[in-house]
Formats: sequence, structure tokens, C-alpha cells
Amino acid sequence: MTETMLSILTPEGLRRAVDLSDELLLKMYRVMLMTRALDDRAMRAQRQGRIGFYVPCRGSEACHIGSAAALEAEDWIFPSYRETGIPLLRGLALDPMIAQLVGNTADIVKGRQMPNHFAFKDIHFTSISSPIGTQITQATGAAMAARYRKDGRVVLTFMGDGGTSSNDFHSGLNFAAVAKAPIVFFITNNQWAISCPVSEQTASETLAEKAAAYGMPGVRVDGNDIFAVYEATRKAAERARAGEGPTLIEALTFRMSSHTSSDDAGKYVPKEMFAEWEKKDPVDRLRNYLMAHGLWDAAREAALLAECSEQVAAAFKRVLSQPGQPIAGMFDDVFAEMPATLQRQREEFLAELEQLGEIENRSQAFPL
Ligand SMILES: Cc1ncc(C[n+]2csc(CCOP(=O)(O)OP(=O)(O)O)c2C)c(N)n1
Ligand SMILES: [Mg+2]
Repeated sequence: MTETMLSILTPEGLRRAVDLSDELLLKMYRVMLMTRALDDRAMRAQRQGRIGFYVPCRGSEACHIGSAAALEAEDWIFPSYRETGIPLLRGLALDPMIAQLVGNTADIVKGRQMPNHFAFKDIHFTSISSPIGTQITQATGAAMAARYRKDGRVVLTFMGDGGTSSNDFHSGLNFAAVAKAPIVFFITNNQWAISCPVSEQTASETLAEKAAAYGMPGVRVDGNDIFAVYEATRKAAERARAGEGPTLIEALTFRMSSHTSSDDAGKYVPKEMFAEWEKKDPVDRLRNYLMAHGLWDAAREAALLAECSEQVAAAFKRVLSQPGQPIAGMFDDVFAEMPATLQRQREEFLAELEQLGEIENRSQAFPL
């Protein structure tokens, strides 16, 4: 079974009208450029040893920015780990994101999560978890709760092509469909799960067709076409909010980077693939549309590029100027009242550190 792929944006314009205001288009474009600037700078900061680890999202900006833009601000996002643009779309400043990468005193989770594992409750963006697929069942549970509470909220959860092989994929989709939970399952099919190509991930022709087995609609979209992504998600969210249950969206895109800062995709992704997808860059495609429709020009492009890179550089500088987490803090926030045994360990540990003269010499380097 092969579904046709929803694609709306062509080099000549739109195949059909989409209910998307110029204002929102320009906002999404701005967030895409800011996300790229953050992505580039974060990778450089990792190479410079300023942060320990980063997960680039280059190439999949239209997938997560376009789909999140189709939701309401109160709706919950259960991310995978490559949805860096969503907090920015929801108005979060750069500083808390960068602080999470650095893990110093500016970080709201006190450096206790792995870098790039953001969690921003105020903007309804739940914590990223490393184990593949766990967010799918968590998101389903949250959507079922929303249905019981009748709070009108929709949940949008992301996973990669590799994530569709997880046990949570089955449990999450099955429960959600049976319970008619208000959830949108969004697969960012970037064709690779680290070095495993999608052809070795599944024998299904498409990932979207897996929806049929669960009794929900499956839609395949061009993931580098922000109009198609927005439109498919808007429809799925509308359906979810109307009590009609979940939808599975597969967005076809390409990871225009390595898996993470610890990987080198040049060792296993064919060079021609990079060249082919470079021509379909989602940021270029939206820019071309905006320019062709008089919504953008070269001067505005240059000004915005400069602004994004200055803002990201300034935010990194502000965050990096903050002190590291106090080492004794690792004993905090575990018990409401610290047990005597832990108290003793803490004192012994501090006495030992003092003896070694290491208390003042804490570096902020991440031990990877
Ligand atoms: C349960 C589990 N198994 C293996 C890993 C190691 N791992 C981290 S990312 C990844 C690949 C995931 O690929 P995909 O779902 O396509 O997402 P992408 O990285 O392409 O965005 C793997 C195997 C893990 N984190 N969790
Ligand atoms: Mg993948």
C-alpha cells in the first residue's frame, strides 16, 4: 500500500490555498532562521569544548516548527530530541535553552539532565528523554487524561523513523486509538536512525501505513514543505479536539547533519544524498516562496541573519558568564529532609574535596 504524499509548496507556488496568514508564515520563517543560528553555534560550542553534547536539527525545521505552529499554546508537546525550534516558536528566550546545554547555575534543571534534553513546563514542552519511544506512551497517557478532564487540549508527540520500531510505538498508538485520545503522532522520517537506513528499519512501504493496523488515519507529507506539514497537523489536531481520536503523520525529510555532535554521518550517509537534499532545504523553500510573493527581500534576509547570529552569540556569552553549579548541590532536592546517612556522606565528600583543593577549581566541562 503506498499513500500519496501531501505536498503543497512547489517551486512555482502553492498547489492549493492553505489557511495560513502572512504573519504566521513570517513568524515561522524567523524561528527557522533562529533555530539554524542556534544549531550552528551549539555545534561550534561543542567543538570548542564549551558544551559537551548537542543534537542538531538541521533539515527538519519545517517538520517541528510547521506542526507545532498548527497547535494552540496550551496544547502539550512531547518531543523526541530534535525539535529545537518549538520552544523558540512558543516564545521562550534563547538563554534557558543555552543554559540547559551548558548546565551551570543559569540552568533551571541545575545541570542534572544531559545537554539538549530540554524541559520547559511553562510552555507545555515536556522533558526530552533519551530512551527511544518512551515519550509516545507518556504522550498517550496525557492525551487520555485530557479527554477524561474534557480540557480541550491536544497532545503532539514526535518520534523518528527509528522510534517506530519501539515497543512504545505499538502500546501508545493502540491505547490512543482505542481511547480516542486527542493526540497527533508525528514521525520525523529523516531516513536514518543513527547509521541504520529506513530500508533496514521496517519492511513496510511507508511508516504512515502502519496507522491502518491501529484504526487511525495515516498521512504522509513532504516534511520539507512547511505548508503541507502545517495543513496535515491542523487537520489532525482539529479531528483530535473534536473527539474523533488520533492521527499518525509521517513527514519525509532528511537529517542534514550527523546524528549528534558525537557522530560523523560522513562515514555512512552517501554523499549524493546530502547533495540531493541540500537542494530541498526547507528553509530555502519557504524563503523562495516568501520572496516570490513580495513578503521578503534580500535586505530583510541579511538583517535577520545578522540579528539571529548576534542574538545567539550574545545569549551564549551571557550564559557562559554564569558560575557553575555548586558541587555540594548534588545532594540537594532528593529528600525533603536529608537523612543522616546522606548528610554524613555529604560532609565527608566536602572534607575530601577541600583536602584535594578541588572546590574552587571546578570546571564546567561536560565529561563526555
Ligand atoms: C531504547 C533505546 N535504544 C537505543 C538507543 C540509542 N539511540 C539513540 S538515538 C537512536 C536512533 C533513533 O533514530 P530515529 O528514531 O530515527 O531518530 P533520529 O535520531 O533520526 O531523529 C538510537 C538507536 C536509545 N537511546 N534508546
Ligand atoms: Mg531518524
